[in-house]
Amino acid sequence: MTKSLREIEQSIKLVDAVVYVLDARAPFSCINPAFSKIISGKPVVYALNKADTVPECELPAWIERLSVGGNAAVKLNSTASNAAKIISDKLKVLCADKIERKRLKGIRAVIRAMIIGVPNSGKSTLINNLCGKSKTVTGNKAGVTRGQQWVKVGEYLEVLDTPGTLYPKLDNTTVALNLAFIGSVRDEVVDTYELSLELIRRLTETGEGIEFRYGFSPSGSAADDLCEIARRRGFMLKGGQPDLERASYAVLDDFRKGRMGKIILEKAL
Ligand SMILES: Nc1nc2c(ncn2[C@@H]2O[C@H](COP(=O)(O)OP(=O)(O)OP(=O)(O)O)[C@@H](O)[C@H]2O)c(=O)[nH]1
Ligand SMILES: [Mg+2]
Repeated sequence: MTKSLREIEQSIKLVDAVVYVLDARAPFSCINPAFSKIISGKPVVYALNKADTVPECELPAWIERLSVGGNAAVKLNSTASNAAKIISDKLKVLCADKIERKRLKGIRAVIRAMIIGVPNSGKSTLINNLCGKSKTVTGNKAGVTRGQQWVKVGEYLEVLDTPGTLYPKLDNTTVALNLAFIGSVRDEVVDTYELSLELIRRLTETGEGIEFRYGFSPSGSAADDLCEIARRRGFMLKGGQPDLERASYAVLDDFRKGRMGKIILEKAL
């Protein structure tokens, strides 16, 4: 078990509920089987985060699918001011029993929630949004948060930021690729060129992204299309060859920053 997973196992006893941050572009791939046992018994609010990067019409089916067994699911853009209030509202609903128990004793309950999710899903951004200020460090790459950190959100809510946790064993290729596309896998451990070709192939299947961003229809050969992207973006090496490394980074970055339009990789159906 990884260190961060072990820490989550230890801290779960201290919390009333879990906020499970999923990247709305690949919600299923973001559900880490290693978490299931650890968090079982705690109410969960699933946050379909980065909802601004996917077609709006795809979200209700995911919300319905995840809102089962006493859990809640909401769509969220954690970069939009005050958007995360819906998370604290849902936590109050899921922890109504504790709030009522305390109220009967004349005390106002403090709700403690743990924020979990794969790297780069937006956990720290969500916490900053809840607080209305930057109390945690965020960044557009995997592995920004290094250790757990309690953050007070007003007097009656405390949340625990955790480092992103990946599957202990990632043997499903589709899931592994989805996680790499959305930036959950550290760039140091992926082959950027191959990954960008896989992304071009995937987008070619659905006819999304490439024409929208680069202005040409994919040819069916991802390698040729990457050369074309390099040429169109002016990424050329000294000898007049296309700079494929730079083009690969640009393709992944464009996808991750939503510059290819609103795209979902996994539908709830
Ligand atoms: N478009 C969009 N970007 C978001 C959203 N939430 C977070 N981001 C961006 O996603 C990137 C990662 O955010 P973090 O909050 O650092 O992610 P994290 O889950 O804490 O990452 P680790 O600490 O590495 O596990 C940052 O560049 C954020 O600005 C969102 O709802 N929409
Ligand atoms: Mg973080």
